[in-house]
Amino acid sequence: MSASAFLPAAVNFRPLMFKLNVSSKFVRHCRRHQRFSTSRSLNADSYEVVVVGGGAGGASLSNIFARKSKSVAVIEPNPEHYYQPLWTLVGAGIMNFGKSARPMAAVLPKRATWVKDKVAEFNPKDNTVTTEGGKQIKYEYLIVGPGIQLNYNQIKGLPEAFETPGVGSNYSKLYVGKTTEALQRFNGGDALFTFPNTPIKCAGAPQKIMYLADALWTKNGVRSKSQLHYNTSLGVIFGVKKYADVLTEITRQRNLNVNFKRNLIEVKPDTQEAVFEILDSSETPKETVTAHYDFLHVVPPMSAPDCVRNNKDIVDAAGWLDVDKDTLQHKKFANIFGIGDCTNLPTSKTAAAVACQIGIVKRNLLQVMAGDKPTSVYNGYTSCPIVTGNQKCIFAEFDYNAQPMETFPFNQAKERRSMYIMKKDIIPYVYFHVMLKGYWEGPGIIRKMFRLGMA
Ligand code: FAD
Ligand code: UQ1
Repeated sequence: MSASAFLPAAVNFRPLMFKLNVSSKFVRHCRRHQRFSTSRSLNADSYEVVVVGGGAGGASLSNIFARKSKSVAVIEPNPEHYYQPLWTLVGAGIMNFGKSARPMAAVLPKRATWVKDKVAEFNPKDNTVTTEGGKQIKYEYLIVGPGIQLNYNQIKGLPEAFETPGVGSNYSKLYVGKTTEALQRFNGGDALFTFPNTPIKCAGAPQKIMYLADALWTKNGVRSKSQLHYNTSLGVIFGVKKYADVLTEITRQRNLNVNFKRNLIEVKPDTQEAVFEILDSSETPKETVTAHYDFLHVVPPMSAPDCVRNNKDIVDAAGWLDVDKDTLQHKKFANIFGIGDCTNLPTSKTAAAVACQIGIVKRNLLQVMAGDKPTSVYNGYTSCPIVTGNQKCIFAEFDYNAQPMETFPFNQAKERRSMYIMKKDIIPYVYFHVMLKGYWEGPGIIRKMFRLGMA
């Protein structure tokens, strides 16, 4: 506790000064700093808008609010920003990792303060966040966008398995290169692809890599001596019937074996075995099944980042940031908005969803800053371009009700080369050059153009 914390403004300090033998200069210093009246906030930096995370949502919104507010700080620990949707193609060996990365400094606004630190704690009752480095940062308005946490360590034996050949994961910058390596060196046998028993980002990515592996191994001649298994915790191949029907047919035609309600709980690298819990088993503990692998692609269990889920004031019962599904405003703290993967928005977690959420947060936060109620409503738009093979893509787009919400005037459930180019070249361009600068709010405007004059 600092001395200034004991000095209320109206007190005559002179007698006290003599007793304590302190100088008038020291008292003036204490008075000047009285607004920081406790040691907790003694070092507080203060901004009108603070953005947590410089990812898809955080970088885009900080660029918008750097133009629209008095002062903005972005708290982001990483020196690089990643466009993760390209990691499916990186894992498959179609694209270089470097194409997905940009220096963080190049995507964050020049007119904002970049705090190169990690948020450790939210203190919404004080309007501050605490960083791992021990800084207190004060805000008038807070945008929370630290993404989703990958919990690889929850799978027994997995950290060790990543040290062995044949095991990869497109979800992490650390392991995506291992997928590429493992796909190249695979010489037939059992290939396993997993989907965990938690919400994840891009729910299509766990199966996209299977289709790309199938295409690669068909091309290099090892497909005929291999069996591909997709072991998913879910009970369906995809959450939207229109696309699920087509994907089911593709897996049948290409002899890709799909096992539902299988959750990876352990990897044994010594024997190259993966243990799956059978989720619909009626026994306690649940029955398990062990499968041999020569290639293993793991999608880890995920959760909101620890700094979010550890604060019971800001999360729902499942530990996700508790925001209003229409306005994206926090349900308890009106000066907090959430964006992207860390939230409990009941839609599929994607960068495409983030694109639409950006416009909603922008308009609603500006209204709140002006003293009004937020009125913009998010419809849950999300999209998952499912690469289904060599230069082929099903372009799934849907809303909160899992109803297709397609942009283009043709059936997007059909495999198309044009949609593959859209995923591989056009959308990354839009992401880096338009969305991150704060000028892209999703394809709603294109959809409307195509629908002009139609019912
Ligand atoms: P991110 O973009 O993940 O950003 C979070 C940021 O917060 C990061 O920069 C991180 O460093 C920072 N951060 C983390 N913790 C803290 C902390 N404590 N304090 C401060 N900062 C912190 N989406 C699609 O739309 N289409 C696709 O085809 C697609 N494919 C995908 C394929 C793969 C393999 C993966 C991994 C993802 C894919 N996605 C896809 C999902 C998409 O990348 C995410 O949904 C999107 O990036 C979410 O944006 P975000 O801003 O919530 O989080
Ligand atoms: C999109 O707008 C977007 O944001 C840039 C993505 O981010 C990665 C997407 O994946 C998709 C699919 C969209 C939707 C875009 C169009 C043109 C339909």
